[in-house]
Amino acid sequence: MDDTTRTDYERLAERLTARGADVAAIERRLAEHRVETPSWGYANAGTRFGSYPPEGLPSTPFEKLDDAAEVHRLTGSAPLVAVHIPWDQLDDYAPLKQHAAALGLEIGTVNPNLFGDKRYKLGSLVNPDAAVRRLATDHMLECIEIASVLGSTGVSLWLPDGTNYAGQDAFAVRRRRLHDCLAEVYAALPAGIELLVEYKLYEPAFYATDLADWGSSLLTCQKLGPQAKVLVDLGHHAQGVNIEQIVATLADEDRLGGFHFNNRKYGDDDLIVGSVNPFELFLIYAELAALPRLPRLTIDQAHVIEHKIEGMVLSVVNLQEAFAKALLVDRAALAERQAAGDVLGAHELLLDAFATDVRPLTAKVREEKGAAADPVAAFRDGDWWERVGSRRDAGATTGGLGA
Ligand code: LRH
Ligand code: MN
Ligand code: MN
Repeated sequence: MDDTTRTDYERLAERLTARGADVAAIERRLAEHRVETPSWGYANAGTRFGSYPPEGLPSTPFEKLDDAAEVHRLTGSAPLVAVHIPWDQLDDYAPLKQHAAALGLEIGTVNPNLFGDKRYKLGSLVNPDAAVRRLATDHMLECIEIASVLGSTGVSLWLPDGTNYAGQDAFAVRRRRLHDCLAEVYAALPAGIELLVEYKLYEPAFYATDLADWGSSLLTCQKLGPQAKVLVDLGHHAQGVNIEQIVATLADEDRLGGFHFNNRKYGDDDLIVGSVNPFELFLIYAELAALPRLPRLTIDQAHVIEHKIEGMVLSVVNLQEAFAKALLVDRAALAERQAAGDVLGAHELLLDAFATDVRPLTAKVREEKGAAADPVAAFRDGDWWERVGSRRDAGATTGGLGA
Protein backbone atom coordinates (compact mmCIF):
# COMPACT_ATOMS: atom_id res chain seq x y z
CA MET A 1 0.00 0.00 0.00
CA ASP A 2 1.46 3.39 -0.90
CA ASP A 3 1.47 6.29 1.57
CA THR A 4 -1.58 8.01 0.08
CA THR A 5 -3.65 4.83 0.28
CA ARG A 6 -2.49 4.30 3.88
CA THR A 7 -3.52 7.82 4.84
CA ASP A 8 -6.85 7.37 3.02
CA TYR A 9 -7.36 4.10 4.91
CA GLU A 10 -6.57 5.70 8.28
CA ARG A 11 -8.98 8.56 7.63
CA LEU A 12 -11.72 6.17 6.54
CA ALA A 13 -11.20 3.82 9.50
CA GLU A 14 -11.28 6.81 11.87
CA ARG A 15 -14.50 8.15 10.36
CA LEU A 16 -16.19 4.74 10.44
CA THR A 17 -15.09 4.08 14.02
CA ALA A 18 -16.40 7.50 15.10
CA ARG A 19 -19.77 6.49 13.64
CA GLY A 20 -19.75 3.33 15.75
CA ALA A 21 -18.67 0.83 13.08
CA ASP A 22 -16.51 -2.15 14.09
CA VAL A 23 -13.86 -1.82 11.38
CA ALA A 24 -11.97 -4.96 12.41
CA ALA A 25 -15.18 -7.03 12.16
CA ILE A 26 -15.94 -5.54 8.73
CA GLU A 27 -12.44 -6.43 7.56
CA ARG A 28 -12.80 -9.99 8.85
CA ARG A 29 -16.02 -10.46 6.89
CA LEU A 30 -14.45 -8.94 3.79
CA ALA A 31 -11.51 -11.31 4.10
CA GLU A 32 -13.94 -14.26 4.09
CA HIS A 33 -15.58 -13.18 0.81
CA ARG A 34 -15.07 -16.00 -1.75
CA VAL A 35 -16.00 -15.59 -5.37
CA GLU A 36 -16.23 -18.32 -8.04
CA THR A 37 -15.06 -17.36 -11.52
CA PRO A 38 -16.30 -19.22 -14.64
CA SER A 39 -13.90 -21.28 -16.75
CA TRP A 40 -15.85 -20.16 -19.83
CA GLY A 41 -15.08 -16.51 -19.01
CA TYR A 42 -11.40 -17.16 -19.79
CA ALA A 43 -12.08 -18.84 -23.12
CA ASN A 44 -13.10 -17.31 -26.39
CA ALA A 45 -16.46 -15.57 -26.47
CA GLY A 46 -18.26 -13.48 -28.97
CA THR A 47 -21.60 -12.24 -30.15
CA ARG A 48 -23.66 -13.92 -32.85
CA PHE A 49 -21.99 -11.50 -35.26
CA GLY A 50 -18.44 -12.56 -34.55
CA SER A 51 -15.65 -12.98 -32.06
CA TYR A 52 -12.20 -11.48 -31.73
CA PRO A 53 -10.01 -14.08 -30.05
CA PRO A 54 -6.93 -12.41 -28.59
CA GLU A 55 -3.56 -14.11 -28.38
CA GLY A 56 -2.78 -16.09 -25.27
CA LEU A 57 -6.19 -17.73 -24.84
CA PRO A 58 -6.31 -20.89 -22.75
CA SER A 59 -7.16 -23.96 -24.80
CA THR A 60 -7.63 -26.61 -22.09
CA PRO A 61 -9.47 -26.70 -18.75
CA PHE A 62 -6.03 -26.77 -17.09
CA GLU A 63 -5.01 -23.51 -18.78
CA LYS A 64 -8.33 -21.90 -17.84
CA LEU A 65 -7.51 -22.74 -14.22
CA ASP A 66 -4.10 -21.09 -14.68
CA ASP A 67 -5.89 -17.85 -15.64
CA ALA A 68 -8.32 -18.22 -12.74
CA ALA A 69 -5.31 -18.59 -10.43
CA GLU A 70 -3.98 -15.27 -11.73
CA VAL A 71 -7.30 -13.62 -10.84
CA HIS A 72 -7.16 -15.17 -7.37
CA ARG A 73 -3.52 -14.13 -6.89
CA LEU A 74 -4.37 -10.51 -7.68
CA THR A 75 -7.68 -10.24 -5.80
CA GLY A 76 -7.19 -12.74 -2.95
CA SER A 77 -10.89 -13.46 -3.22
CA ALA A 78 -11.50 -15.83 -6.15
CA PRO A 79 -10.43 -19.32 -5.01
CA LEU A 80 -13.25 -21.22 -6.79
CA VAL A 81 -13.70 -21.99 -10.47
CA ALA A 82 -16.94 -23.10 -12.13
CA VAL A 83 -16.59 -25.59 -14.98
CA HIS A 84 -18.87 -26.17 -17.94
CA ILE A 85 -19.38 -29.61 -19.48
CA PRO A 86 -18.64 -30.40 -22.35
CA TRP A 87 -16.57 -27.22 -22.77
CA ASP A 88 -14.28 -28.60 -20.03
CA GLN A 89 -14.81 -32.28 -20.88
CA LEU A 90 -12.03 -34.70 -19.87
CA ASP A 91 -11.70 -38.48 -19.74
CA ASP A 92 -10.47 -38.27 -16.17
CA TYR A 93 -11.24 -35.36 -13.85
CA ALA A 94 -8.91 -36.28 -10.97
CA PRO A 95 -5.89 -34.50 -12.57
CA LEU A 96 -7.97 -31.32 -12.94
CA LYS A 97 -8.80 -31.41 -9.25
CA GLN A 98 -5.11 -31.89 -8.47
CA HIS A 99 -4.14 -29.03 -10.76
CA ALA A 100 -6.67 -26.78 -9.00
CA ALA A 101 -5.29 -27.74 -5.59
CA ALA A 102 -1.71 -27.09 -6.74
CA LEU A 103 -2.80 -23.58 -7.76
CA GLY A 104 -4.60 -22.97 -4.45
CA LEU A 105 -8.00 -23.28 -6.14
CA GLU A 106 -11.09 -25.46 -5.72
CA ILE A 107 -13.61 -26.47 -8.34
CA GLY A 108 -16.89 -24.68 -7.72
CA THR A 109 -20.09 -25.59 -9.53
CA VAL A 110 -20.34 -27.99 -12.44
CA ASN A 111 -22.46 -26.45 -15.20
CA PRO A 112 -24.12 -28.88 -17.60
CA ASN A 113 -24.76 -27.79 -21.17
CA LEU A 114 -28.23 -28.52 -22.56
CA PHE A 115 -27.92 -26.27 -25.60
CA GLY A 116 -24.94 -27.30 -27.73
CA ASP A 117 -26.15 -30.59 -29.20
CA LYS A 118 -28.06 -30.43 -32.51
CA ARG A 119 -30.57 -32.92 -31.11
CA TYR A 120 -31.78 -30.19 -28.72
CA LYS A 121 -33.48 -28.27 -31.51
CA LEU A 122 -36.87 -28.70 -29.78
CA GLY A 123 -35.47 -28.67 -26.27
CA SER A 124 -33.62 -30.90 -23.83
CA LEU A 125 -35.35 -32.04 -20.63
CA VAL A 126 -38.69 -30.83 -22.05
CA ASN A 127 -38.26 -32.12 -25.60
CA PRO A 128 -41.41 -33.84 -26.96
CA ASP A 129 -39.19 -36.82 -27.88
CA ALA A 130 -38.53 -39.12 -24.89
CA ALA A 131 -35.19 -40.22 -26.40
CA VAL A 132 -33.89 -36.63 -26.33
CA ARG A 133 -35.15 -36.18 -22.77
CA ARG A 134 -33.17 -39.32 -21.89
CA LEU A 135 -30.04 -37.86 -23.48
CA ALA A 136 -30.41 -34.61 -21.50
CA THR A 137 -31.19 -36.42 -18.24
CA ASP A 138 -28.13 -38.65 -18.73
CA HIS A 139 -25.99 -35.53 -19.24
CA MET A 140 -27.27 -34.14 -15.92
CA LEU A 141 -26.47 -37.46 -14.23
CA GLU A 142 -22.99 -37.45 -15.79
CA CYS A 143 -22.43 -33.93 -14.39
CA ILE A 144 -23.38 -35.10 -10.89
CA GLU A 145 -20.73 -37.82 -11.18
CA ILE A 146 -18.17 -35.30 -12.42
CA ALA A 147 -19.05 -33.01 -9.51
CA SER A 148 -18.44 -35.87 -7.08
CA VAL A 149 -14.98 -36.53 -8.53
CA LEU A 150 -14.09 -32.83 -8.54
CA GLY A 151 -15.26 -32.28 -4.95
CA SER A 152 -17.83 -29.77 -6.16
CA THR A 153 -20.85 -28.91 -4.02
CA GLY A 154 -23.19 -27.72 -6.75
CA VAL A 155 -24.52 -28.77 -10.14
CA SER A 156 -26.31 -25.99 -11.94
CA LEU A 157 -29.21 -26.33 -14.33
CA TRP A 158 -29.87 -23.70 -16.92
CA LEU A 159 -32.77 -24.96 -19.01
CA PRO A 160 -32.75 -23.31 -22.43
CA ASP A 161 -36.04 -25.05 -23.35
CA GLY A 162 -39.05 -23.11 -24.51
CA THR A 163 -41.22 -22.47 -27.54
CA ASN A 164 -41.05 -19.86 -30.26
CA TYR A 165 -44.72 -19.77 -31.27
CA ALA A 166 -48.08 -19.94 -29.52
CA GLY A 167 -49.55 -23.41 -29.93
CA GLN A 168 -46.16 -25.02 -30.57
CA ASP A 169 -46.54 -27.20 -27.47
CA ALA A 170 -48.69 -27.52 -24.32
CA PHE A 171 -47.45 -25.64 -21.23
CA ALA A 172 -48.72 -28.09 -18.60
CA VAL A 173 -47.47 -31.16 -20.46
CA ARG A 174 -44.05 -29.54 -20.69
CA ARG A 175 -44.00 -28.92 -16.93
CA ARG A 176 -44.70 -32.59 -16.27
CA ARG A 177 -41.92 -33.70 -18.62
CA LEU A 178 -39.51 -31.36 -16.84
CA HIS A 179 -40.49 -32.50 -13.38
CA ASP A 180 -40.25 -36.19 -14.31
CA CYS A 181 -36.70 -35.74 -15.65
CA LEU A 182 -35.62 -33.61 -12.71
CA ALA A 183 -37.04 -36.07 -10.17
CA GLU A 184 -34.61 -38.64 -11.58
CA VAL A 185 -31.73 -36.13 -11.47
CA TYR A 186 -32.57 -35.08 -7.91
CA ALA A 187 -32.71 -38.69 -6.73
CA ALA A 188 -29.12 -39.15 -7.92
CA LEU A 189 -27.74 -36.19 -5.91
CA PRO A 190 -25.35 -37.24 -3.16
CA ALA A 191 -25.75 -35.52 0.23
CA GLY A 192 -23.16 -32.77 -0.31
CA ILE A 193 -24.25 -31.61 -3.76
CA GLU A 194 -27.01 -29.08 -4.46
CA LEU A 195 -28.97 -28.66 -7.67
CA LEU A 196 -29.00 -24.97 -8.61
CA VAL A 197 -31.97 -24.11 -10.78
CA GLU A 198 -31.33 -21.04 -12.95
CA TYR A 199 -34.12 -19.16 -14.73
CA LYS A 200 -34.08 -16.84 -17.70
CA LEU A 201 -36.84 -14.70 -19.14
CA TYR A 202 -36.23 -15.45 -22.81
CA GLU A 203 -33.53 -16.55 -25.26
CA PRO A 204 -33.00 -18.87 -27.01
CA ALA A 205 -36.81 -19.30 -26.89
CA PHE A 206 -38.75 -16.18 -27.84
CA TYR A 207 -42.37 -17.03 -27.02
CA ALA A 208 -42.30 -19.01 -23.77
CA THR A 209 -39.39 -20.27 -21.67
CA ASP A 210 -40.08 -23.24 -19.40
CA LEU A 211 -38.18 -21.76 -16.43
CA ALA A 212 -38.67 -18.08 -17.16
CA ASP A 213 -38.65 -16.57 -13.68
CA TRP A 214 -37.69 -17.10 -10.04
CA GLY A 215 -41.20 -18.29 -9.18
CA SER A 216 -41.06 -21.12 -11.73
CA SER A 217 -37.61 -22.12 -10.44
CA LEU A 218 -38.74 -21.96 -6.82
CA LEU A 219 -41.82 -24.11 -7.49
CA THR A 220 -39.58 -26.64 -9.21
CA CYS A 221 -37.17 -26.66 -6.26
CA GLN A 222 -39.99 -27.04 -3.75
CA LYS A 223 -41.31 -30.05 -5.69
CA LEU A 224 -37.86 -31.65 -5.76
CA GLY A 225 -36.64 -31.18 -2.19
CA PRO A 226 -34.30 -29.17 0.04
CA GLN A 227 -31.15 -29.83 -2.01
CA ALA A 228 -32.64 -27.90 -4.92
CA LYS A 229 -32.12 -24.14 -4.78
CA VAL A 230 -32.64 -21.19 -7.09
CA LEU A 231 -29.77 -19.58 -8.98
CA VAL A 232 -30.14 -15.87 -9.76
CA ASP A 233 -28.36 -14.64 -12.91
CA LEU A 234 -28.49 -10.84 -12.93
CA GLY A 235 -28.97 -10.73 -16.70
CA HIS A 236 -32.02 -12.97 -16.81
CA HIS A 237 -34.87 -10.66 -15.79
CA ALA A 238 -37.17 -8.23 -17.49
CA GLN A 239 -36.04 -4.61 -17.32
CA GLY A 240 -36.83 -2.95 -14.02
CA VAL A 241 -37.36 -6.15 -12.02
CA ASN A 242 -36.36 -5.72 -8.37
CA ILE A 243 -33.63 -8.35 -8.06
CA GLU A 244 -32.74 -7.51 -4.45
CA GLN A 245 -36.30 -8.28 -3.42
CA ILE A 246 -36.11 -11.65 -5.21
CA VAL A 247 -32.85 -12.32 -3.34
CA ALA A 248 -34.44 -11.51 0.03
CA THR A 249 -37.48 -13.69 -0.72
CA LEU A 250 -35.42 -16.69 -1.80
CA ALA A 251 -33.10 -16.35 1.20
CA ASP A 252 -36.10 -16.17 3.52
CA GLU A 253 -37.36 -19.44 1.99
CA ASP A 254 -33.88 -20.95 2.41
CA ARG A 255 -33.75 -21.45 -1.37
CA LEU A 256 -31.12 -18.95 -2.42
CA GLY A 257 -28.64 -21.27 -4.11
CA GLY A 258 -26.34 -18.68 -5.55
CA PHE A 259 -25.67 -16.13 -8.25
CA HIS A 260 -24.44 -15.67 -11.73
CA PHE A 261 -23.07 -12.14 -11.44
CA ASN A 262 -22.75 -9.98 -14.51
CA ASN A 263 -24.24 -6.70 -15.63
CA ARG A 264 -26.45 -5.68 -18.49
CA LYS A 265 -28.00 -2.68 -20.08
CA TYR A 266 -30.41 -4.37 -22.49
CA GLY A 267 -30.63 -8.16 -22.54
CA ASP A 268 -28.43 -10.95 -21.19
CA ASP A 269 -25.36 -8.84 -21.97
CA ASP A 270 -22.89 -10.67 -19.65
CA LEU A 271 -20.85 -7.50 -19.06
CA ILE A 272 -18.36 -6.84 -16.25
CA VAL A 273 -20.06 -7.01 -12.84
CA GLY A 274 -21.11 -3.58 -11.56
CA SER A 275 -20.23 -1.83 -14.83
CA VAL A 276 -23.76 -0.63 -15.62
CA ASN A 277 -25.69 -0.55 -12.37
CA PRO A 278 -23.45 -0.54 -9.28
CA PHE A 279 -26.32 0.63 -7.06
CA GLU A 280 -28.31 -2.51 -7.86
CA LEU A 281 -25.26 -4.62 -7.03
CA PHE A 282 -24.86 -2.80 -3.70
CA LEU A 283 -28.55 -3.32 -2.85
CA ILE A 284 -28.20 -7.05 -3.57
CA TYR A 285 -25.18 -7.17 -1.26
CA ALA A 286 -27.09 -5.18 1.36
CA GLU A 287 -29.51 -8.15 1.46
CA LEU A 288 -26.67 -10.69 1.51
CA ALA A 289 -24.77 -8.91 4.28
CA ALA A 290 -27.76 -9.42 6.57
CA LEU A 291 -27.65 -13.22 6.13
CA PRO A 292 -25.78 -15.50 8.55
CA ARG A 293 -23.58 -16.67 5.65
CA LEU A 294 -23.07 -15.76 2.04
CA PRO A 295 -24.41 -18.04 -0.71
CA ARG A 296 -22.37 -19.15 -3.73
CA LEU A 297 -21.13 -16.06 -5.56
CA THR A 298 -20.36 -17.09 -9.12
CA ILE A 299 -19.50 -14.74 -11.95
CA ASP A 300 -21.05 -15.54 -15.33
CA GLN A 301 -19.76 -13.13 -17.90
CA ALA A 302 -18.40 -13.20 -21.42
CA HIS A 303 -15.69 -10.81 -22.53
CA VAL A 304 -15.93 -9.82 -26.16
CA ILE A 305 -13.50 -6.90 -26.56
CA GLU A 306 -11.87 -6.43 -23.15
CA HIS A 307 -8.95 -8.50 -21.84
CA LYS A 308 -10.50 -11.54 -20.18
CA ILE A 309 -8.31 -11.64 -17.08
CA GLU A 310 -8.60 -7.89 -16.58
CA GLY A 311 -12.38 -8.06 -16.99
CA MET A 312 -12.60 -10.85 -14.44
CA VAL A 313 -10.30 -9.07 -11.99
CA LEU A 314 -12.39 -5.90 -12.22
CA SER A 315 -15.56 -7.90 -11.60
CA VAL A 316 -14.11 -9.47 -8.44
CA VAL A 317 -12.93 -6.04 -7.25
CA ASN A 318 -16.40 -4.59 -7.88
CA LEU A 319 -17.96 -7.44 -5.89
CA GLN A 320 -15.54 -6.79 -3.00
CA GLU A 321 -16.44 -3.10 -3.02
CA ALA A 322 -20.17 -3.79 -3.12
CA PHE A 323 -19.79 -6.13 -0.15
CA ALA A 324 -17.65 -3.61 1.75
CA LYS A 325 -20.25 -0.88 1.23
CA ALA A 326 -23.04 -3.23 2.30
CA LEU A 327 -21.13 -4.03 5.50
CA LEU A 328 -21.09 -0.30 6.33
CA VAL A 329 -24.87 -0.13 6.60
CA ASP A 330 -25.79 0.49 10.23
CA ARG A 331 -28.39 -2.27 10.53
CA ALA A 332 -29.63 -1.35 14.01
CA ALA A 333 -30.21 2.27 12.96
CA LEU A 334 -31.85 1.06 9.75
CA ALA A 335 -34.29 -1.16 11.67
CA GLU A 336 -35.10 1.71 14.04
CA ARG A 337 -35.81 4.15 11.22
CA GLN A 338 -37.88 1.55 9.38
CA ALA A 339 -39.96 0.88 12.49
CA ALA A 340 -40.40 4.60 13.06
CA GLY A 341 -41.63 5.09 9.50
CA ASP A 342 -38.69 7.39 8.73
CA VAL A 343 -38.73 6.81 4.99
CA LEU A 344 -36.00 9.20 3.97
CA GLY A 345 -33.89 8.52 7.07
CA ALA A 346 -33.82 4.81 6.27
CA HIS A 347 -33.05 5.44 2.61
CA GLU A 348 -30.24 7.84 3.58
CA LEU A 349 -28.46 5.13 5.55
CA LEU A 350 -28.20 3.09 2.37
CA LEU A 351 -27.17 6.09 0.27
CA ASP A 352 -24.48 7.00 2.76
CA ALA A 353 -22.97 3.50 2.70
CA PHE A 354 -23.14 3.41 -1.10
CA ALA A 355 -21.48 6.82 -1.42
CA THR A 356 -18.55 5.88 0.84
CA ASP A 357 -15.28 5.35 -1.00
CA VAL A 358 -14.28 1.93 0.37
CA ARG A 359 -11.31 1.41 -1.93
CA PRO A 360 -8.67 2.02 0.79
CA LEU A 361 -10.42 -0.60 2.93
CA THR A 362 -10.67 -3.28 0.22
CA ALA A 363 -7.08 -2.54 -0.81
CA LYS A 364 -5.88 -3.13 2.76
CA VAL A 365 -7.82 -6.39 3.10
CA ARG A 366 -6.42 -7.62 -0.21
CA GLU A 367 -2.86 -6.73 0.74
CA GLU A 368 -3.17 -8.50 4.06
CA LYS A 369 -4.05 -11.63 2.10
CA GLY A 370 -0.97 -11.23 -0.07
CA ALA A 371 -2.99 -9.93 -3.05
CA ALA A 372 -2.68 -6.60 -4.83
CA ALA A 373 -3.77 -3.20 -3.51
CA ASP A 374 -4.76 -2.29 -7.09
CA PRO A 375 -5.32 -5.61 -8.91
CA VAL A 376 -5.96 -4.27 -12.43
CA ALA A 377 -2.84 -2.09 -12.31
CA ALA A 378 -0.85 -5.01 -10.86
CA PHE A 379 -1.96 -7.21 -13.75
CA ARG A 380 -0.97 -4.57 -16.29
CA ASP A 381 2.41 -4.07 -14.62
CA GLY A 382 2.91 -7.82 -14.12
CA ASP A 383 4.53 -10.51 -16.22
CA TRP A 384 1.51 -12.76 -17.00
CA TRP A 385 2.12 -12.38 -20.74
CA GLU A 386 5.77 -13.48 -20.48
CA ARG A 387 5.07 -16.25 -17.99
CA VAL A 388 1.83 -17.62 -19.43
CA GLY A 389 0.12 -15.89 -22.36
CA SER A 390 3.00 -15.79 -24.84
CA ARG A 391 3.63 -19.53 -24.39
CA ARG A 392 0.20 -20.55 -25.59
CA ASP A 393 -0.89 -21.71 -29.01
CA ALA A 394 -1.97 -18.54 -30.85
CA GLY A 395 -4.74 -20.38 -32.71
CA ALA A 396 -6.51 -21.79 -29.65
CA THR A 397 -10.15 -20.73 -29.29
CA THR A 398 -11.91 -23.56 -27.49
CA GLY A 399 -14.74 -23.75 -25.06
CA GLY A 400 -16.91 -20.72 -24.57
CA LEU A 401 -19.96 -18.90 -25.85
CA GLY A 402 -19.58 -18.08 -29.50
CA ALA A 403 -16.27 -19.91 -29.68
C1 LRH B 1 -27.41 -18.73 -20.06
C2 LRH B 1 -26.29 -18.73 -19.07
C3 LRH B 1 -26.22 -20.06 -18.34
C4 LRH B 1 -25.16 -20.76 -19.14
C5 LRH B 1 -24.16 -19.62 -19.33
C6 LRH B 1 -23.04 -19.86 -20.26
O1 LRH B 1 -27.62 -17.45 -20.61
O2 LRH B 1 -26.42 -17.66 -18.19
O3 LRH B 1 -25.80 -19.89 -17.02
O4 LRH B 1 -24.65 -21.88 -18.53
O5 LRH B 1 -25.04 -18.58 -19.73
MN1 MN C 1 -25.94 -17.82 -16.12
MN1 MN D 1 -27.05 -15.84 -19.21
